[in-house]
Amino acid sequence: MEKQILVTRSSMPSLEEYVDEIKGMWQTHWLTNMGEKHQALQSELKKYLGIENIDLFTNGHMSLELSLQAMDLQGEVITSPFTFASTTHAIVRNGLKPVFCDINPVDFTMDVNKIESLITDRTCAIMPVHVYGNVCNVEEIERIAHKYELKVIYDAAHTFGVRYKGKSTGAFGDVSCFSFHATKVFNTIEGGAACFKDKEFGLKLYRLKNFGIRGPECVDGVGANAKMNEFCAAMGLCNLRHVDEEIAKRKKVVERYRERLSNIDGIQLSPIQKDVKPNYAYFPVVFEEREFGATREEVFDALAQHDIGARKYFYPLTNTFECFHNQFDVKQTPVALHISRRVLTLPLYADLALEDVDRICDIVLSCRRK
Ligand code: T4K
Repeated sequence: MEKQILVTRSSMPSLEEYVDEIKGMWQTHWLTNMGEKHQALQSELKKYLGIENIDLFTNGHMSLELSLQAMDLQGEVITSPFTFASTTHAIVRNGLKPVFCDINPVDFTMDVNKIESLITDRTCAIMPVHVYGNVCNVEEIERIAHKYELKVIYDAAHTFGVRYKGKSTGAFGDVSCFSFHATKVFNTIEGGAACFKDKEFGLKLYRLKNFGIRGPECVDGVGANAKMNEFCAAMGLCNLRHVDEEIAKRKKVVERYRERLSNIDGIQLSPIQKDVKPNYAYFPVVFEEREFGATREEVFDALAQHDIGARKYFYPLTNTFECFHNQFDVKQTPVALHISRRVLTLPLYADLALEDVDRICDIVLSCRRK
């Protein structure tokens, strides 16, 4: 029996460190509702990210969905279909219409040259995705948003720890939302955060995550419940102490993958972006059958036969989901369609052994037709 390797594995502190972090709760009995751990994590994150305003949520999705809601938007939101369900669902669940912009074939983020042609008098916002941790063209998106007076909500789910020109991705757009899910570079088990510029907006967002409560005797908004609990915040406090070390370990894994899979005909890797300090969140590989000699499906199956769980992130595109009943024309996003049919994200986590990376690469390369 070969060792099973999954696409990722959650980072965890030592059991002792976590127990030490949560011990005090057996005295206070304070388990949720913006307790001590929640507040401590918020202030540690501000320092780590170098940003002024942040709020924590039960998960990344709720930070996106409620951020959109707090903006009181109506109409159309330009977004990418090459993403996890969450991005598109956050738009649709707010009664807004997603308008899908194609991606660029190099780093798979929104093709900024195609945004302006999608703007109509109903457009209210742009919701780009820093997919796989690749940073969008934030300068051009800002220019367009400013010109047409549009809001920008970044889905920054994949970019915790990434810096662009020295700034955390939390610093861009009107709001930028991280996911702290168990599968992410930094996790709070389940969790998420919204980083924002405008304090008034922050107050509205805060009320939306807490039932619209303004004070003990005043509820003046129809809010949800999306508060991060104390056990999750405590996990975050522990994981944050080790996140730089985790990223450094991931870097070694990614370097090995690059060593083995660069300059192979028919294999396209994610680019090393200029001015970006990466977090090595995902390792996507695009297989062009004609040059490589095998399809993505064949590589996926070969890995599966060895109990290696690569994933087809992000296939299918969100604009082809059954729940949208053919509302959207996938022909409008041909590059996204092309990539989504050919991409495979290979296993990546801090403690993935380099011998295992070699084994994965051997299997991938053995798929090439002789
Ligand atoms: N925007 C974007 C662009 C996103 O990618 C996501 C989430 C969001 C927004 C929303 O953020 P959250 O609301 O989730 O915070 C996973 C994650 O559940 C999801 O967070 C993530 N994106 C998405 C890309 O991947 P699945 O269904 O593929 O996860 P699953 O359960 O198959 O897990 C993948 C692998 O991770 C497993 O094979 C093993 C490992 N794993 C998983 C879990 C649950 C662990 O090691 N520990 C664990 O606890 O969705």
